[in-house]
Amino acid sequence: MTEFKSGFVAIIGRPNVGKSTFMNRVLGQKVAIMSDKAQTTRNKVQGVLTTDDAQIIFIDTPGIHKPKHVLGDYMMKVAKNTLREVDAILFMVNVEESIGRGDEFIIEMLKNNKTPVFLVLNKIDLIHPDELISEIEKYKDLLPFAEIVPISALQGNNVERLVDVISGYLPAGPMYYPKDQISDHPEHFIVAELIREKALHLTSQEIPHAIGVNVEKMMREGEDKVRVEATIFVERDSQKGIVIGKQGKMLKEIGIRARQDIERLLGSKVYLELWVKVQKDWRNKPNFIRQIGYRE
Ligand code: GDP
Ligand code: MG
Ligand code: K
Repeated sequence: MTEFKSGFVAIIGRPNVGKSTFMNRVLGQKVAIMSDKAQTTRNKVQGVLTTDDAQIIFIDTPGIHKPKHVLGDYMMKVAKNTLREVDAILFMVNVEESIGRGDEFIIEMLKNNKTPVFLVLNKIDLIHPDELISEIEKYKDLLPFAEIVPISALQGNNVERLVDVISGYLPAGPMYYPKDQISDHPEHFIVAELIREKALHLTSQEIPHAIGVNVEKMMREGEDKVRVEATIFVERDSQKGIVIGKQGKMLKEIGIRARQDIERLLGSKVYLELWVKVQKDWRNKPNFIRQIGYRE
């Protein structure tokens, strides 16, 4: 048995080099999107990949690939600190384009950084294999790269190898997030609270505190969409009827309002699926209360 490895990996690169495509390719449906409310200043965990022997947590470093924007000192500090604290950095470039200002900016930032940097030459499907050697030549001395890995995120070429290479650099560590889900992540709880708030607001006269919300799933769907599946628990059948409303009108309204807030929270489009279930007397069941994330 090899030891389980885990670690945090930052992905940086100019816009359109293929970062999202890579993430989607690697994480597929398993992706657990997590992002913080204050997106402009805090780090954003993009997704968690769990294999049999490793867990890689990919992090976006906001701001670092946008040198044209006004970068406050704080933003730069956050970005720089992130790059120091992660276990590895993926610096992705488009192999078909020449090195630009954005790349130079990133290279400058990575100088004096002790974290291993992998140069990912993406979009190799767009060039002739012979060109690859000269592309590698262009980059190889710009930084002491731990590895240079050519891939096609779009077609999948060499992506698995890149994951293996990254895993090889990770330290032994725990599984930070559950294999398939991230149910313990506070963001699940915030999303649940947003849904609960709308439900309470819209049904306030009828069912003040019998509502509990559990977010079962949050996963990436397609390019930039997050699918959220949640259950609204009530204590009695009559309450279930109220929450659903005539022809589902109430539930629909709760969904519309909650979705707007969740989209703002996550910074991406959200597909929200809501169920209503009766859980008799749930407020007196500590296990259930814990299960849906409330803490005494
Ligand atoms: P990001 O801004 O770095 O996240 O870039 P995206 O992942 O959004 O990709 C930008 C564009 O490049 C999209 O049209 C992708 O389909 C395309 N793209 C990404 N990876 C590849 C690749 O390996 N080969 C080709 N030909 N196109 C790619
Ligand atoms: Mg993108
Ligand atoms: K991105």
